[in-house]
Amino acid sequence: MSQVERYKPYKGAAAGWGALVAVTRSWLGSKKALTNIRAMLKTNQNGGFDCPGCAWGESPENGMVKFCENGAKAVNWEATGRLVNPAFFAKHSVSALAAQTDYWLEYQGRLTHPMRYDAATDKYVETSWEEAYALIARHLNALESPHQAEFYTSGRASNEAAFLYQLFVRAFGTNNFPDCSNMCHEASGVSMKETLGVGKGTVVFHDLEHADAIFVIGQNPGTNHPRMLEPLREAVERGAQVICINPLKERGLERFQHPQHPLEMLGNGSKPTSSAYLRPALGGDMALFRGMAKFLLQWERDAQASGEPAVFDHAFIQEHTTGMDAYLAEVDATPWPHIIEQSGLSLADIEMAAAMYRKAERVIMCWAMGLTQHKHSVPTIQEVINVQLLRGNVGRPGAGLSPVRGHSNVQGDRTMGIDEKPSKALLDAIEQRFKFTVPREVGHNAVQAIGAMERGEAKVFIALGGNFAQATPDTPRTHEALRKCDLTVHIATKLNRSHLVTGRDALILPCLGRTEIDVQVNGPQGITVEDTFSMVHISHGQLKPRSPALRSEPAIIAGMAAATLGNHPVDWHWLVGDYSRIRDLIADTLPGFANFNERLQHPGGFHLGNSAAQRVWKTASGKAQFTASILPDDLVNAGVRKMNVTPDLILQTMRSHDQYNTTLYGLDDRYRGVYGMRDVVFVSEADIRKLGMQPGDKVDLVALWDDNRERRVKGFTLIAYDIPEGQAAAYYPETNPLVPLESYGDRTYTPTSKFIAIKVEKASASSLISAAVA
Ligand SMILES: Nc1nc2c(c(=O)[nH]1)N[C@H]1C(S)=C(S)[C@@H](COP(=O)(O)OP(=O)(O)OC[C@H]3O[C@@H](n4cnc5c(=O)[nH]c(N)nc54)[C@H](O)[C@@H]3O)O[C@H]1N2
Ligand SMILES: Nc1nc2c(c(=O)[nH]1)N[C@H]1C(S)=C(S)[C@@H](COP(=O)(O)OP(=O)(O)OC[C@H]3O[C@@H](n4cnc5c(=O)[nH]c(N)nc54)[C@H](O)[C@@H]3O)O[C@H]1N2
Ligand SMILES: [Mo]
Repeated sequence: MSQVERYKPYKGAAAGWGALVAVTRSWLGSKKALTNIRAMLKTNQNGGFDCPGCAWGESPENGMVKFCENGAKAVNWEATGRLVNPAFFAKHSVSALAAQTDYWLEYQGRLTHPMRYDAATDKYVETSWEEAYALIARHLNALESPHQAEFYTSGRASNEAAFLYQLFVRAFGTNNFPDCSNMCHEASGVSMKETLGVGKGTVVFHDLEHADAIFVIGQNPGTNHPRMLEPLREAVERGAQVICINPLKERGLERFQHPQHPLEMLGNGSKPTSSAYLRPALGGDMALFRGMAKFLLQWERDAQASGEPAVFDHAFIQEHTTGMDAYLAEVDATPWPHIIEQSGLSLADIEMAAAMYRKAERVIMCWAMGLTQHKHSVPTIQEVINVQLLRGNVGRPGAGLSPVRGHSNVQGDRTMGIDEKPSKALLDAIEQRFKFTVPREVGHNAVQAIGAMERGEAKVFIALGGNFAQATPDTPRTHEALRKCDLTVHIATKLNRSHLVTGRDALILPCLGRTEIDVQVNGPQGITVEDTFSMVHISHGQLKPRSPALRSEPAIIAGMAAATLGNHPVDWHWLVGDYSRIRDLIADTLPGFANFNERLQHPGGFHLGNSAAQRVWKTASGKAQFTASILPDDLVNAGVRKMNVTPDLILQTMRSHDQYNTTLYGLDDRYRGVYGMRDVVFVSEADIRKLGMQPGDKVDLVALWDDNRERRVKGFTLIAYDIPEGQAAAYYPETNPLVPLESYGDRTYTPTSKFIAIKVEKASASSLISAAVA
């Protein structure tokens, strides 16, 4: 098939038949179809395991089996019958493995034994758990300072694992906790904590059932949170408005077919999920919300003049907020032409959004990476909060703010203290409970950790899950930084590229997955997770572990900690004999977890509580805070502007339908009509013509950044796509070489993965050859 034929626009609804076909294919492909179907039926049910996919939550009362196509893929990917065992590593050297694609690497199956890198043969060789722990302890204890080690966490780690890990690392002496959240919802946490006093969403599942309008901003739930489509569709059915703000017309947001409603599928009918769809410029959301505020302010003044009912919720503003006057002055001062130009929307679009917002009694704002991965993400989210505060849309049923989290327990990991900027309260609580002097220095986030390794300041890198080498920006540079380490350690379920970017010493420590039975001294154990609505619940693995040599994440952390620190500050091995002991320590240390073990008995788990939802504001002023930010002059970085090269396009990097972050389940992106390829770039037909090129042409993408480093990805196929002019979209992680390490969000250090100024060049001869080989 030619590249162009592999692009076929998708005409069906999201989910529905297409999803079932895809699920069946992935079941059959996993070699363990029947067991996995049985396991799947227990996902997200009391007594089963929590879906290892996304962090979306369920209606707590709803006992129905809930799963989605992409949750099914996540289960199957973990529960595969294929094994990456010592014989596999004996056959393939690390350099040979490094020549394979990311897809091939993970496809090989589950890691089965602890492996140590042998530089002499360039191969991983089997090692024992005890030798592995001893090697880690030797390296850690040889450092001049504990701050020379980096401890990464990916968001699948359970609460129990995360709590033990942070205790180990702080007892060792550092707050160097780079984590996936740094690259994800960091901006949501920063902006909400400052203005509302909580770093988490203020809504629970039921709020979605009572909202009159739900804004879905910079988020593609059809792929990344498929179970969210159902409440959205229900909302539209009962007459609520769903307003989507996304430059791409994402299929899941347009129409949705429920895979568990047989009648609807037989008729091949589908119901709309959205009532309005705005397509802003990349990074244009702050301008849009500023424009909405301008309309609201104008209507409020009109209402005051004519004696009509007020537009603002004055009682709420008076009692609960501060800073509105300064904010409204900034709204007045922001000129319309600037708003229109930066938002990429017409005045009429902005007026419509503002009118829909005003008309709705109760409004929920949901968002994900389209808002968080920009330089100005914090002021952008704070602008959304400003608009919500104007009409009292925080802290009442059916209204609020909902940053929709990514990894299934990324929110819980933060709650457990995986935080490079821990609060004083957290550190005091740990110190009091465990009686050791905790490190008070702010630690490294992901970007800073890469910098520290690059400069040779950090020498040990340990990762609790994830794929740091691929998920982070500036890929060649990040790989170089990792290679400078004395030791790299990966606790993982599947082989990925990070394991092949080794320090002088390197370990792969294979762990149990969420789906597997976890037996410790006191019998089978459950672990707990927190979903995006702050519901905490227990998860019990159902499947036989893929290898008898696997250990659980808590057991591995205990092993590393005991080897490094002995019994300080706790008896690590005793603790992991029964995870309820870890939960007792959590209950002693962290607010909201009193009687943790008892409360888990409650079907569906328990809610952690959210002060902002109670209209209690744990902010500096004790009130909800309006923020008077200035709309950025120009979204293109000042350094890039000085280069005197005009970018051809602004690129966003995103997920296909067949991937879980750096894990590729397949090479299709069904809803966007792409099959069997990933090195593609979506550009409007008009822009392709302007570039003097044709759809299907091979191009190199070159990032613009004023540091004289070349950042280029080669041999991408141009796809003519329904995308606003001036924009391009391509998949992550392939495009991470284009994201400069220094291009990150103000105050968040989140790489600007949704805003990269690029030039598009005809593919160089060498990239055409490599593309032909691939
Ligand atoms: N199946 C599956 N599920 C997942 C994941 C996965 O990879 N696969 N990843 C998990 C994780 S860790 C996360 S964080 C979430 C990610 O969930 P999403 O945030 O939905 O993921 P992205 O693919 O990055 O999609 C970003 C969306 O924002 C839009 N967008 C980009 N830039 C802008 C902008 O400037 N403004 C606006 N308004 N929109 C913009 C894009 O067009 C795209 O639709 O999903 C989680 N769930
Ligand atoms: N350009 C660009 N870059 C991005 C993003 C983007 O949108 N654009 N998104 C960012 C976001 S939102 C995120 S969250 C990060 C994700 O960054 P990470 O969380 O680091 O990456 P993942 O791809 O989710 O990690 C996958 C690996 O986790 C391991 N794994 C899977 N399950 C388990 C388990 O149960 N236990 C353990 N120990 N290991 C397990 C497997 O070995 C698998 O290979 O990437 C970020 N990077
Ligand atoms: Mo994420």
